[in-house]
Amino acid sequence: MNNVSLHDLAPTSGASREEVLRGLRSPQKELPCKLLYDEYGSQLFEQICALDEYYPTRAELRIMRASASDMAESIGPDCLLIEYGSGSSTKTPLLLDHLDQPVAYVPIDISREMLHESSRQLARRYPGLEVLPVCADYTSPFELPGTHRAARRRVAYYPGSTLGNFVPEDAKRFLRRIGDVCGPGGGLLLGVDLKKDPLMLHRAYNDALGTTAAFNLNVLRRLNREFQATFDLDRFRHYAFYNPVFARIEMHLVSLVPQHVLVAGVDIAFERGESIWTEASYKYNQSEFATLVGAAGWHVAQTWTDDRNLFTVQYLTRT
Ligand code: AVI
Repeated sequence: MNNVSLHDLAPTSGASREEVLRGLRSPQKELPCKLLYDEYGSQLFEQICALDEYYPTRAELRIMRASASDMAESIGPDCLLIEYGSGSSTKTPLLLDHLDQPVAYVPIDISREMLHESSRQLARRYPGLEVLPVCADYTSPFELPGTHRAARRRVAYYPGSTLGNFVPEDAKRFLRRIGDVCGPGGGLLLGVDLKKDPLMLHRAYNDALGTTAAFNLNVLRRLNREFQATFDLDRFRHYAFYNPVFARIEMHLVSLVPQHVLVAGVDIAFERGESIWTEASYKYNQSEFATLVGAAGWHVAQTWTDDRNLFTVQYLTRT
């Protein structure tokens, strides 16, 4: 069995007491969307990706299957591939199968167990590849591990349209940070969800099985466990809708009754119908996205879409 040594920056998953209370005390109550991904939430998210209504995963996989060799050609030989939020690295082999002599693969994820396991699997599958996992919160600065061979180019891989979960100003900041990590001549391959029929978007975040509802409500269970909160999940409703003015899905938890909840010893009052905003998922068109990345020092070199124009994978180079 291949042994991979993990660079552990000991990230804290979740949110601090201050962050949670600040969000719940603001006029529009909110919680950081990273709280959705505890162990159970991550399992629910995997289930969401397999749902009939949740088109992004399948659309992105179709694009990767059809065009990964083109992508590898744009990336070129001897790259260092850095994957942000690698999770179970399911899409990575589609790319690795086509890359010309990659110097190393650096998956970065906050979830230590999943990172270790997926790194071991990849090291077994690609015995000649240096696999250098980094356990870190990739939104904070981190050091890249050293490699045996020098890379011709550093290329970041950020699939899954996760950039859409940042508000545009934060997305720009994050893209600049990736630019700093990749350096001059660097590249970035990322998945982006496109604007489309709002009913299709609505269905993707309101699935018939209620998996997205369970994913959203699980954040309250997490607060009960980690912040000694007293949320009754039956007194909140999952509510997700597409807001065309901001081109984003907004996911909320709406209080069904007037109620008081204790969170970390602090009393939080809810009116009937008042919501906690738990996630935003921005959708773009190609030109808006090009403007966004341009403002962050990147240039769209190439774009691939599926036959229904639902999703796009873009290869960006540093301007
Ligand atoms: C991770 N992220 C890209 C997903 C999305 O579509 O914004 C998270 C998600 N939330 C509800 N369903 C999926």
